[in-house]
Amino acid sequence: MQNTQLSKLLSYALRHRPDELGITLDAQGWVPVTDLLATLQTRDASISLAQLKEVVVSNDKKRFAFSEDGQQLRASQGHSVEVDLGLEPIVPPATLYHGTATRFVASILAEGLRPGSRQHVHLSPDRTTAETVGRRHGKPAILLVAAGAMHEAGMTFYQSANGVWLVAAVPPQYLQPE
Ligand code: HQG
Repeated sequence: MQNTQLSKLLSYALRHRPDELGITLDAQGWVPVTDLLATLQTRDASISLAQLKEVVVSNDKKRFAFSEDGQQLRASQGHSVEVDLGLEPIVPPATLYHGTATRFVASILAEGLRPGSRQHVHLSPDRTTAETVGRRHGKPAILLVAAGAMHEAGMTFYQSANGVWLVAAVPPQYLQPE
């Protein structure tokens, strides 16, 4: 299996459908590496611990992280299954960015940003990252998010281990098209 394919399989297993692969995440989203590897090897016997480590370490967005003792692995964000990543609330910068597709903009400006199937709305620290995120959905559009004002209004922000900003939702009054 190619590294990219293994990365996609890991996203699926660690964020969305661990049950389908027959693995169980703990409340914080961790799975023992030995269990995960055994499960992956039933799908493709060529997957090794070395390849798993390489995919985690070389991943373009650092999507996965080993526990401190190296015995467990989890996805750093993007879950649709309920997990408690144990992230500490953190004060956001005045402005964050959300990349989406142009066809979603009217609806987002009317309703605000909703987390959809994920646990949080995902925001980017800079417009370049937001543009890349938006491009996944179509012609990209960038929205400016008044994160500082949201924080002052009592909304809680988190930052994942790989630098993605997370918030429950963004009401429309805090959004502005670029
Ligand atoms: C849109 C990737 C209409 C929202 C990225 C987005 C990110 C609305 C889509 C992570 C809406 C959901 C997440 C509303 C939100 N009306 N559309 N009211 N509210 N939307 O994929 O933020 O590669 O679930 O704008 O880098 O695109 O997976 O969220 O377009 O960090 O590691 O609904 O996924 O990371 O799409 O991406 P997604 P996202 P990974």
